[in-house]
Amino acid sequence: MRLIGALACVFLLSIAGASFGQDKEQVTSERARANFARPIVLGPDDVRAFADAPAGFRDVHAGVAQGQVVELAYDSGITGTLRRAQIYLPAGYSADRKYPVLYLLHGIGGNQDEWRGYVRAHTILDNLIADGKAVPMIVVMPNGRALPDDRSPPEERVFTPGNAAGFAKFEHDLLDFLIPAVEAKYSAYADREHRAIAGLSMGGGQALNFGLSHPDAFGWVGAFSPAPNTRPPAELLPDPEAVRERVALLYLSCGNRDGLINVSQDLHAYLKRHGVPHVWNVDDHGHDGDSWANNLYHFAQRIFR
Ligand code: FER
Repeated sequence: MRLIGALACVFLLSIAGASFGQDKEQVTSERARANFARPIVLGPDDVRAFADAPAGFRDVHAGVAQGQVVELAYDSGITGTLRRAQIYLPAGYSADRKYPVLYLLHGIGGNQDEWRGYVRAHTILDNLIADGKAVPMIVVMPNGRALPDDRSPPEERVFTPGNAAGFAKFEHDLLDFLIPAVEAKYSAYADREHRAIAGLSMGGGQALNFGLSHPDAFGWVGAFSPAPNTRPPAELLPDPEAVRERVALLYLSCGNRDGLINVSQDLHAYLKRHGVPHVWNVDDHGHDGDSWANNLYHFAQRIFR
């Protein structure tokens, strides 16, 4: 009996391990702290693709029309709860035309408010669209922690396996519940050419994991400082040729002061080895909002065109 109990226990633990399948590591606070402090070794490719955005790019400017940010609540069959996303509708949004949609994902401690909070994604988009540098688009900022309790956890629980597991579970919440809810409610194109996915840190890992494994759903993929939840490159792109053919833009960025840069360096090396075209922008920031704001500025100009 005891042996069966022990076997069952090993079996259950291995299922639990598999549920972090996209996270090859068990996330713990100690591990996360050590990850952030990894030694940074820069190679010759680890340089800027773009200069930082001009001063004021995420400030509100007089005379620039502002979009609206509204809340969408949708039923999720993954969590069994009503979940909330923030939806940016560009200035002049009208049901008489259709818009492409960018799904923009937050970090491990954040929620649906992170991008429009200190990063100010909505203002970056307002300014780019007003300047004709980005096409008018809907930006969906969901809660990427697909758990019945999806609130940002207190500091000491940010790196628990349970919190991290919610980010893996978001894959089917996104594909099967959020995207249909967005497309039912807003005037959005509903094809891969008009759907992009990007994210910061944990959300950057999600964008790579979900975007590259569902090329029928997303034509444009951006990862800003992707975290260790990123699947290993050979798992992300088992068929580099397919990605080369189908993904219109694969955008990867990281700050040269970010202790997680080796995640991106490994992916860049793999993409280069397999001849998969991509942007690799290594800026002078850390694991911070300045890097994410700048890379959203560059990414948003290069999608849907
Ligand atoms: C890790 C797993 C996830 C980690 C960081 C993250 C530092 C995510 C960070 C973020 O979203 O900011 O092991 O190590």
